[in-house]
Amino acid sequence: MVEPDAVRPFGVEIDLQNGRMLRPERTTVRRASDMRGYYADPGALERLIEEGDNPVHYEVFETPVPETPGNLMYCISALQPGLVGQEFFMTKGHYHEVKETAELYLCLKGQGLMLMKTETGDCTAEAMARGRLVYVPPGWAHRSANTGAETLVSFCVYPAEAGHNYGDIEQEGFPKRVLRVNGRPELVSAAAE
Ligand code: S6P
Ligand code: ZN
Repeated sequence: MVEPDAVRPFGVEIDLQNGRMLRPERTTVRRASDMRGYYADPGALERLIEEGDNPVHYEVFETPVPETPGNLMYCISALQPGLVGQEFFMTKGHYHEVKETAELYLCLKGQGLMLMKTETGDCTAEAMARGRLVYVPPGWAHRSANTGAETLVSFCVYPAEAGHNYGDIEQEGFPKRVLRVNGRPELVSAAAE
């Protein structure tokens, strides 16, 4: 039965053209300095922080709902274009705390790749482009990389109780990195690091 004091129906405006949530209740901002430990070239990241004035890497706009089973959490994720050395700007990436929870990404703007991996070492990537939907199955960690020249924007939706486990990815990383090779994005094995 639905609790009488559960969240009431509501609406949120999304500017589909520019990929913005209008008047979000919560905005998470990740700057270059929040990304220490994630890129293959830490020196390049430090130069970006010092010389590039610690630019915004990505923002997540939310109007949250209770983190309880039955609700759906959703957000707009906006990842800036750029390079750290030869590696495209990316999100930290995470598993969901509740392993059995999937996620849908509908790309609204830009070009990129969604890197996904399992705990058993499977790793794959799906293209992100306006109108493309990427399904992240339960148990797959996910990280997006912006390989284009404009902001990579997605609408994401997932079970509200999912939670986020960043620690494992911070430790392990992904088996592959999205690098610029001869001017083009390429998935490169991280094994040699
Ligand atoms: C949440 C969903 C996205 C990410 C966002 C930033 O489950 O996957 O909203 O939070 O793309 O990435 P990250 O890895 O820093 O949370
Ligand atoms: Zn997620």
